[in-house]
Amino acid sequence: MLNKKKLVVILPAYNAAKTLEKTWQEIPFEYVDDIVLVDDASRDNTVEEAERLGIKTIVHTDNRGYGGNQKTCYRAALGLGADIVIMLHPDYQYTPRLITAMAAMIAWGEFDAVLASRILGRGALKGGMPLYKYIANRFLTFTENLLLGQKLSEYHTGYRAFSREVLERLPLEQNSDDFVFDNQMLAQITWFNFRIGEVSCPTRYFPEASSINFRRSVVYGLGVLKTALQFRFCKMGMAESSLFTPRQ
Ligand SMILES: Nc1nc2c(ncn2[C@@H]2O[C@H](COP(=O)(O)OP(=O)(O)O)[C@@H](O)[C@H]2O)c(=O)[nH]1
Ligand SMILES: [Mg+2]
Repeated sequence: MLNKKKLVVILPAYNAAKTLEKTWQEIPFEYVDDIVLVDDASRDNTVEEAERLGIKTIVHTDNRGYGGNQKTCYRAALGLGADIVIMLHPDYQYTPRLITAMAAMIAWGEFDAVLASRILGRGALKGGMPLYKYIANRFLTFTENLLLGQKLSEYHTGYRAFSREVLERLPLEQNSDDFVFDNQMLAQITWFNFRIGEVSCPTRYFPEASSINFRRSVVYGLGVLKTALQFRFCKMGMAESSLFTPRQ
């Protein structure tokens, strides 16, 4: 609990057996009320590891994708009565030690969503982010800031916090089941005029922490541009999209 708000951590997992325990060990249990892992039909023993650690686990029998995984995560967290939900990748890429700071920015009502940015504080390249991902991140961020009218340092981090109100309000079921889900969510948060805060976050790149290859990154990047354009056209009244409904 933080300010009497129930804090739930969700772990969208896919082949996270090797990194789950390390991630779990750094979770600040004095503030976190519940942890839920959703396994998206991993091919390793993620589920056994989660059960060994005593983590509440939901299993997809078929692979639904990263976005499909998160849909299950948020439904489960809301079902547990969460007031604040932290989405954290169980691949040990981001330190769970920022959970308290991120949740605090929501718990006292200052922000509705918080992103742990790898770009603020210059840690991304030092942490080993491949140069092509860094350049793509900067280009996509610049374009999205223009089209969404935001001023964020990045839109592509896998470490995020949301208030219950945000999760109840966004039409998340309309989103993609693939990686662009994350990006659609930020566009929707902007659409509904929720306040987004950022904290700087160190990142680590090592084989188990990063499996997305160049081809999938390109698909993601194109999806990001499409989302931002959809947002702008909907904002100007030139298009309709179930992602951005009702109109604001
Ligand atoms: N549900 C699901 N998650 C996936 C899949 N592929 C990767 N992920 C997860 O998506 C997240 C981001 O992928 P990752 O390879 O770490 O990307 P990167 O760190 O941005 O290079 C990680 O938490 C992965 O476990 C998949 O097919 N299904
Ligand atoms: Mg990763």
